[in-house]
Amino acid sequence: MTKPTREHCSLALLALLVAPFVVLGEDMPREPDYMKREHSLVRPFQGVGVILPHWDFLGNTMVTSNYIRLTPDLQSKSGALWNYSPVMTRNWEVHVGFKVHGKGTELFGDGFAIWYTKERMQTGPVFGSKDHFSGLAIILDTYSNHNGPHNHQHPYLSAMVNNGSWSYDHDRDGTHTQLAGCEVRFRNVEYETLVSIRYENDILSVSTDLENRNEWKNCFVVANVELPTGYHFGMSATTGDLSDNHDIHSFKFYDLDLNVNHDEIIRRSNIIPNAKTFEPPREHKEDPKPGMSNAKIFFILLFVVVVAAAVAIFAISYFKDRNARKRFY
Ligand SMILES: *[C@@H]1O[C@H](CO)[C@@H](O)[C@H](O)[C@H]1NC(C)=O
Ligand SMILES: [Ca+2]
Repeated sequence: MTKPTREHCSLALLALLVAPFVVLGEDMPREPDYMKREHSLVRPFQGVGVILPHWDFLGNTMVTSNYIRLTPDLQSKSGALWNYSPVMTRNWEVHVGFKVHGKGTELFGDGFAIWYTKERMQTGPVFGSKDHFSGLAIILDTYSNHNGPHNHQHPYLSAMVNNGSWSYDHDRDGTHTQLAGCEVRFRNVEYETLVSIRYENDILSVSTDLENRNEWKNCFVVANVELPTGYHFGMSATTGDLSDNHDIHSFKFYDLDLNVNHDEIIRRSNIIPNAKTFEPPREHKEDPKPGMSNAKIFFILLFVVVVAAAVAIFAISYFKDRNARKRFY
């Protein structure tokens, strides 16, 4: 009889460790493997034949074979990229590869947005696109417009669902209308950074891969988000006084519909974008006036001390006088 060797033992241990995963593997979430080319952008972007067959671009957008530059690192530029075909898929996931980089170390901006909206190819003030949009915006904001304390750092990723009624509030970096958000550090890195947007059974999940680790890190998950079918994907960016290169490296659309019938797809095209956690925006209030400067406080204190001293001196001499007079009688 052979005694179990070390190898036998470690093999047995390995089998024990692996077994549960092999069994669980059946129920594990399906990797998105069905990419639809008509909603995707894959390299090379420029070559023989048509440039970007399924997409339109406008403004300062520049197409090279390796990336699509929405804005260069120059002031007051704006660009956008829009998919032609409406999305007739109820559940989907998109992976966007991007790179935001520039000369600025302290000051840079403004950021870019990924859209799933009714409108397409319309320029405007929200990262180069139309305000009062209908649909979903995923905003990757690199510049904090908010003077004064923010409850988060920039760059900041946030989501906004709009039914056309609300305006994106730049002064508040959208914090009054956002659904959810998270801090993200994606600027000026050597490698490509990615964001994943998954919309399945009215659950919106956004994750990022910003550390070149090839794994997704959760940013947020929000349930009860209603988005119609038939909207369009787009991306847009702007620069103002501050600038950056906003480059798109890839856009991959995965169809997650398993048992969705045609009637549901059509019915879903008539709904109005809505989110349960969506609250009417808070009133835009001015910030409280900045606190008094130290110099001001010093002079006020000095004034109080001088007045108090004057009162004290007056009181002392007054009572001295009275006592002196009293003694007189
Ligand atoms: C948009 O949403 C707001 C808040 O829920 C609602 O008051 C308004 O009627 C909606 N507008 C449309 C066009 O559905
Ligand atoms: Ca901003």
